[in-house]
Amino acid sequence: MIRNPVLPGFNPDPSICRVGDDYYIATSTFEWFPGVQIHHSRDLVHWHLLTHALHETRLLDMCAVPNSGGIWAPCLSHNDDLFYLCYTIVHELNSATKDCRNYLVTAPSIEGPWSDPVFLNASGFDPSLFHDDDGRKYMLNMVWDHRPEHSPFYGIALQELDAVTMALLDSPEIIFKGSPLGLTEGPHLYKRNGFYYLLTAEGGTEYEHAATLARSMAIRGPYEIHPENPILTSSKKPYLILQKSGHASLVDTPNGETYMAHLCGRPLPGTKRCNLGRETALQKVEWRDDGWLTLAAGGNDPQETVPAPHLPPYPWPAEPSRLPFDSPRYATLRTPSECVIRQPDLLRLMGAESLESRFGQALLGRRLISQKATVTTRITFEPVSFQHMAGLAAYYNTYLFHYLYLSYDESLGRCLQIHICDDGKSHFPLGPNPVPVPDGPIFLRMVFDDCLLQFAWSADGELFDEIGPELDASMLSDDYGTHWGFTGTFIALACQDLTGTQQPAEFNFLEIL
Ligand code: 6LW
Repeated sequence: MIRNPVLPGFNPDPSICRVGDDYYIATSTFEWFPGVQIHHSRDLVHWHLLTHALHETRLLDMCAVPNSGGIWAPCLSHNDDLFYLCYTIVHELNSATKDCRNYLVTAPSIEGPWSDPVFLNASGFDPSLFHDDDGRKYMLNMVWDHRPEHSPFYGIALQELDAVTMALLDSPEIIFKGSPLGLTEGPHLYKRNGFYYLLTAEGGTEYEHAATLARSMAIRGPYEIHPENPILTSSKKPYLILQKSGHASLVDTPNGETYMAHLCGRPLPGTKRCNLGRETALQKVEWRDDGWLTLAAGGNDPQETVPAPHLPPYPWPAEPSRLPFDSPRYATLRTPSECVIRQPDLLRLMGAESLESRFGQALLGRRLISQKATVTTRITFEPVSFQHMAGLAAYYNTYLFHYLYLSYDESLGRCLQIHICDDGKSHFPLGPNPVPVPDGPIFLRMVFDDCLLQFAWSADGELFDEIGPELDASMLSDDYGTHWGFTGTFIALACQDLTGTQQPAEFNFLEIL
């Protein structure tokens, strides 16, 4: 069986692609660097993180992009021995207008080398590529309409692309205005038995999210909507484990089974907050005799367990609880920071800007993938100023985090403090009474227990003392606060030197149990 979500933790907007016996899923990474996660599987059951496509500043520079800007909704495809990846870099998302720059890169292998990005257009987000069977190529994207009294989701545009130069050959034509669900985005085009099938995301990426299918005999439409649309949704079904289901893409196995990868979210118990972010699940789907696609299970509810395809099992080695710091599971914020120096079992962070900075942070994070987790690290840090800070954070973005850090106080010496950023407002729950700690390396811990988060520390790694109150782990979610959020909770090691002298901190491991 396939157990959903197949990519737990922040892995939204999946674009699935098969090449021979290999299956790849590309997901959005927003302000986290490197850009575009690519997971790999041979059996659709077992997945591992293989690589990131946009792993150098030649390919991606996101310095100062807003929270949840950066890389949106990649589309990965393969044609004539070449991988094609298109994606949006969002420069502004909080205003009525949006700045969305769409690019395309190609590579002979999934591990690169990726070409220099080719700029496509900027009229909206969610670009996608379709390779027709006559050799022609087309780009699709949603067009954003900022005008008052208009739906901002103007429609899905199609433009032909020169197969050699990648230049756009014509002006955009709106081929689909969407179903009555509206908010039409995330287009992917497929061809089967003479029909063009346009799969889109609708209803918005939250609890009303859905996958809509439409088809036409002509690529430019008119598109007829599936008689039982939407083909997937969790909307108004609060009893389902997989909520927010939508934004889907399709893949066929060599023996003709079809699967649909889609976005989903798992709210914390008793809440409508998903602190693991938007995740990726897979559904088995079937083509009916009338040429329409439906879930193999019937209806349109996302299933938690799904029959696996008839492929030989291909498991990957289990991940250690202490992942080496050079693992691709770790990410930095916006740029591959020079202040983050990674060796397999030593992380050195040169103190940089604050956790609220969109410029140079010294922070290395990995996704929280389970609502219950015990996270421990060992830190060596000799602060000599209250502006020197280093420690362990549960980090959503510059507006939302919980941070346990070592710092310095003139009367207490080296001490531990807690900084909470709640929708951009700072609180220090220990107030003027940070906790003094002895010299030498110490251990920092945080325990996620559904909605609760508790920090602790230890001098010897054996006996841990809780520090500070129980904190709210649920606020580290897309669903909280006054700003758009599309990412998920990261477990982060970080170091700030607000004096500007780069006081360093070292970490020996980051363990997640
Ligand atoms: C994604 C788009 C969306 O590009 O959210 O709400 C964006 N809609 O489809 C980020 O995941």
